[in-house]
Amino acid sequence: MKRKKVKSLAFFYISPSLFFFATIGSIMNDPEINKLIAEEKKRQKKVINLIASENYVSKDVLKALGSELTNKYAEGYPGKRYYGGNEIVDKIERLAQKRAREVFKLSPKKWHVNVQALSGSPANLSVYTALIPQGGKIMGMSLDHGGHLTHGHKVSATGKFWKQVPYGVDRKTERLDYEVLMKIAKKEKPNIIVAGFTAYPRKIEWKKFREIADSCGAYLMVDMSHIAGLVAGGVHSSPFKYADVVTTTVHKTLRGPRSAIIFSKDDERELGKKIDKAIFPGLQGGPHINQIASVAVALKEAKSPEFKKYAKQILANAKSLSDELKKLGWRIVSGGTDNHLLLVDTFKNGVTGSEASDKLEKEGIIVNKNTIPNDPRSPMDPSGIRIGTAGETTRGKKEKDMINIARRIDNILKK
Ligand code: DSN
Repeated sequence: MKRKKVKSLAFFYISPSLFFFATIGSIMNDPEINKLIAEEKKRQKKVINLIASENYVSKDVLKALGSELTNKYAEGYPGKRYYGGNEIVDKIERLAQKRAREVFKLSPKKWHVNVQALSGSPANLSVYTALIPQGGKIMGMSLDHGGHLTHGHKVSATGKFWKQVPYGVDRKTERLDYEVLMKIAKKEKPNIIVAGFTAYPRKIEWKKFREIADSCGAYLMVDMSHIAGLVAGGVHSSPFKYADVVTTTVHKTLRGPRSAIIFSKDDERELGKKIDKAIFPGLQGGPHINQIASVAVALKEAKSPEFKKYAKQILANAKSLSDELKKLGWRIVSGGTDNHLLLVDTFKNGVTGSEASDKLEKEGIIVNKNTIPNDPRSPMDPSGIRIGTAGETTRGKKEKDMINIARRIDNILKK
């Protein structure tokens, strides 16, 4: 079928030029979807995107995602498939596993890697399925303090099949209090402790989490989805020295496709074998090979020296944004940020999280409403917003741009 070629779209004002709307090779023979994709591209291009869990992938990541690899069924694992014709697919999956270890400096003798989880939620579900008896206990941060649904929240399958032992941050400091966590762990004796957050702006002391897990004989699972790119870029400490299992999505600071990776310590407990079984045949069917190839591409990019600079810039940008908002009179939860995100207590200045998010969106700034620790309001209209800098850093923004963004946010919210 003849396809109309269109010119590559020009680059948005960025370095590295590799990223973001880099090219459109051809249009599809489906005018409706084609039009909607074009509209979404335009929307993405137009806005300032401060969603802490989003990013912009390279054209190579997109190419792998949109490749013929999507045609292949590959139930099983490399060398042990249920369908023929998988010799190339095996190489792709092995390469993704190898690169995953390289990015996080892991020995193949010590760490098992599964790259088949379709995203973060199934990755976490598979770990519990593999390691925790039904009815067992998951100690995870409550959602309203910055945890995640899959850390045992009651509306998630993880809170239906297992019981959550929740923990939060200290009321005054709005930071983790490891002594309190230790007390909870000793009292409740959870089967697994989850260290990992979607809205915690501070560094995490992995060693302390290890000690807490050891105090009650629990597994330590780190869900580093939000900060994986910061760990890969060497600007956040690595959890691998202390964790039994590390899960991560690939699409946040790590700047890859929607997907997830599960790392597990390779020792006599055979965690990897159990987790592999939980993924397939336990919870999923055939892996998405196009997605796995795309993960491999992103991981190669994350090994580059440019990525280290990128990770450093994400932090500098978050700090700049946070400092300027503070100067302008906004309360930042915990007083600031050590990572890629900050939480603003907008309600302190009389604006609810929903109002703030709506007002900003009307002016082309995209954030998400978010609960703040001990929020007196409901999650549908909480007291704050979450702001992240990974996406705009990919688009080449620097500290001074963040100061301007903070001033725009201030103007819009004070209107
Ligand atoms: N929903 C994601 C976030 O925004 O943090 C986590 O899965």
